[in-house]
Amino acid sequence: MASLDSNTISLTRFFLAEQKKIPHATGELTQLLASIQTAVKTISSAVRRAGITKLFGTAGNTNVQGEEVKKLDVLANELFINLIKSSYSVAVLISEENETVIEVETERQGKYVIAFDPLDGSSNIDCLVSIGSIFAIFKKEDNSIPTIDEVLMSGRNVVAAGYALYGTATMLIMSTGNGVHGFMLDPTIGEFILTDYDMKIPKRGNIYSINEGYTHQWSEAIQEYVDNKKNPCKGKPYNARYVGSMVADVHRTIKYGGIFLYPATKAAPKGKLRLMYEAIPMAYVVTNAGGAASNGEIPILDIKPEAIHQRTEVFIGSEEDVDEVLQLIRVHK
Ligand code: AHM
Ligand code: MG
Repeated sequence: MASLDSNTISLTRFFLAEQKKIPHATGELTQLLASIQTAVKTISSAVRRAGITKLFGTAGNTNVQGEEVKKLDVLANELFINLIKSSYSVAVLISEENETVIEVETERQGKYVIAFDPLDGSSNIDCLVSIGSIFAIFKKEDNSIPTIDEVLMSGRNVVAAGYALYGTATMLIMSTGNGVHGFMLDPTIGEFILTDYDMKIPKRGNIYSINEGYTHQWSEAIQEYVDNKKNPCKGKPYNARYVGSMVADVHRTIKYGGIFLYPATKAAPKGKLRLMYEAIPMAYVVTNAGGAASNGEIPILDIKPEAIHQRTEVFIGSEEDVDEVLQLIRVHK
């Protein structure tokens, strides 16, 4: 076992140092990131013990003490909401789990809007396959406190975004626009430790990631693209990998390169994934790691949301792989 490092860089230390680089920084964003960190640590612990504490059951169950037992996704949502509200840095919250926006009471309001999916990969929760949490933090150009009518900001208003992956280990990947950095949860000390400084996605990969069950519902362009990956004119075929949890599929794409696609299908003509708390945060991270993210027409970060739960098509990953699918989409138009 490696000896203990007496000078480790924890997530808190890292972002305090980042904050010091910005003159007149108020520390609000650092407070917000700290609250997200606490939510993620608690969710990680709950995920690891969910089978034992019966969190896989349906919401509204009671345990032997007669206490209410919350489903994992309900618990994750409550943790995000309560911790973020108590960071005094957010005016409005948007959660995948809540139909309408959540407004923070005036005394606890700050200048940020946060959109999050507290526990993504619902189909994988009960079978112990990797799941994640995703978030994006938005701010108005003039730093003023946004009203609920002003929450529909594009990815160009994002000041920080990231995701937590509850995989074989728990990782928190974040960007504040200055590189993408990965922190692994050390369960022995309960701290996120910087393990992946300045992550860069390969320019091209050899993995494609898409739900092939929908092949016959895709457009011709996507069918041709995937077919080319399996039967290339030259070179080796790409490998197919699909977890079914966006966080895990995108994380692998950043680490190994390649492409993750969730195109329109007949059942989901606008795509399945949600713009504000799934596509934008992942696009922000991947773009800051040197990759690309598009809805098939324009960069995901340029889409102006019209509704908080709006869906979008997603083509995300290594720059050359994303360019290739975009070219085919153009040819088929
Ligand atoms: P969820 O928010 O209900 O968990 O759905 C989002 C998930 C993504 O993590 C994943 O990429 C996608 O849905 C998988 O969808 P499908 O099962 O249609 O392939
Ligand atoms: Mg989701």
